[in-house]
This record gives sequence, structure tokens and C-alpha cells, in this order.
Amino acid sequence: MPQVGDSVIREKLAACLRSDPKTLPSMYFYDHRGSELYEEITKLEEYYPPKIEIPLLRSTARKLKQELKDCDLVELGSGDCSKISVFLDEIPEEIRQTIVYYPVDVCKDSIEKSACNLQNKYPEMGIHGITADFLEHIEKIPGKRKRFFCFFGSTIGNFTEARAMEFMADLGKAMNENDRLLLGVDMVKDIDIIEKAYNDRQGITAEFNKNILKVTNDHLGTDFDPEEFEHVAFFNREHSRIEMHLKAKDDLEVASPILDEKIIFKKGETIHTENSHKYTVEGIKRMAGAAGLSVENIFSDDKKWFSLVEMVK
Ligand code: AVJ
Repeated sequence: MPQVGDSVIREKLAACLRSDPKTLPSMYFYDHRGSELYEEITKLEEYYPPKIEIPLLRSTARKLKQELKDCDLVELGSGDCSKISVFLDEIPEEIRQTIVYYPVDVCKDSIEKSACNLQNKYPEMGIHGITADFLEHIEKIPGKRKRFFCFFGSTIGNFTEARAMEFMADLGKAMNENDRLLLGVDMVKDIDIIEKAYNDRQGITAEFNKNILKVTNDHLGTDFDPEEFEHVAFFNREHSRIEMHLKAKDDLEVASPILDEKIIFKKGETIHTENSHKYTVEGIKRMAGAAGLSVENIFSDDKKWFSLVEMVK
């Protein structure tokens, strides 16, 4: 199905596949099927992050509720708004009615739908969805009242170190004296536990990883056969991150009617599809410092597997 999609996306994907080593950007995991598979991942026994982050969001909201009074609550990458909903449930209604919530996400449809659901749940709260790639349009975010930025889900972990640093520096520049940031990060822990979370026994993560090839086929008209690739996920100690790759089981060639050249794979060659960085307290403080921010609080679970880091300028 050589569907001709957005030419910017096409160029981006083609460039990633021409690069050496080959890559595909992890944001393309999430088509309809990919989002379904991710939803299944979050229910897996091995996949610990949401199991820890959700209760942590509750306990942290209870501790921070006074700071949320009269705030513009800006959530970057709000998705289906399920995380902020858990957070807001713990905020008393008297405080909630002084909050204006701004979900920011690239997906216009999901913003509209989830903002609408949230408005029904909290009629007392102002809600204004912003469709933007927050990495590029930080100026679209309102700036009159004091702001409370949220970036949950350890999504920052998917950026390269350089990109994460740049993102934090941009945010640090955009923030005012009274603004706060609450950043969700997955922490370094026993490597076996981390690796199991990305190599589940049911093979759902493998299917999720391979689905990016179908997404690529949809955009580029390529004829990737996901079954010709093997899911590989391991912890890279030097970079303190899980890396996901798709490894060619054999020498193979992939064609596309909209690309001039074939994409050639040697047996064992991989496409690097995702990084998921794991942090230490020192690493977080270093990153905050370099962005002109300071760490005010680190909220963690008892095992210190996941943290919500509160930063101020
Ligand atoms: C949604 C980006 C937090 O990095 O752990 C899950 C995505 N990849 N299993 C992560 C993912 C493989 C996930 N994030």
C-alpha cells in the first residue's frame, strides 16, 4: 500500500534509514496499533514504570496541592490526559477551580477528545488544549500567571542526551521565577529488572517494536516484513539507557516505489528504534543545573525506582 503521506515525515524516515547505523524515530511507534500495544505493555507484570508512577502521582499531588493554587498547569505531551487526571483527583475542588489546565500535544484529535472528557470530569476547572510540538513551539505556552509544568512518563528518557539537555535548557529559559516543573524520570536500578521490562515473556514489546516497520511501510510504501527482524533490547551502561533495536535475521533488501534506492541489510545489522534513559540523582541534578534550574524536591517510591522531580528556576 504505497500510500503517499506527509512529505516531511517521508523525508525524515528515509534519512533515518539511509544513515549508518540505521535508525527509526521512536515517536513513530504510536499509530493506532502501536498505541494499543503500548497500552498492553503497561499492563505487563515486567513493565514496572506506570505501576510506580501512578501511585507516586497521587502521593505527590497531595504534597504539592498548595503550590497548584492559582496556577496555569501546563502538561507537555499530555496524550490521553490519564496521568494528569490521577494527579488532579487528589487536588481539592477549591484549589482545582483556581487552576487552568493546558494540555500540550502534537495530536490535535487526542487533545480535543481528552480535554473534553476532562472538562466533564472537572467542570470547575478551566481547560485549554494546545496543539503543538512542545519541543519546537515553547512560545505557544501562556505566560501571565505562575505556571506549573508537568512532563510525566519518563518521556524525556526517549530523547538523546543532547536533545534532553537542549529541551531542559529551553524550558529553563522559558520559565519564570515562580514557575515550577515536575518531571517524571525512570531511575537506574538492577539491570536485570530493567532488561526484563523491555523483553517481556509474552513478546508484546517485541510486537510493539516490530510495528514501527508497518508504520514505516504506511509512510514510505516500503515492503518491510516484520518477521524478518528480531526484537533486541539491552541496557547500555555507558549511556545509562535501554536500547531497542530490530535485527535483520538475514541479508535482505527492502524496496519502496517512492525511494530511488533499495535499503540493504547485512545479516545481523540493526535498526536502532528507541532509547529509554535511566537516571541517577546526580544525573538529574547535573541536568537541572546545566539548564539553569535547581532541584527542589525528589519524590520517589520506597524502592527509588521512579521519581517525580520538582525543579525551580
Ligand atoms: C512510553 C517512552 C516511557 O521508554 O519505557 C515501552 C516506551 N518502549 N516499552 C519507555 C516503551 C518499550 C516507554 N515510554
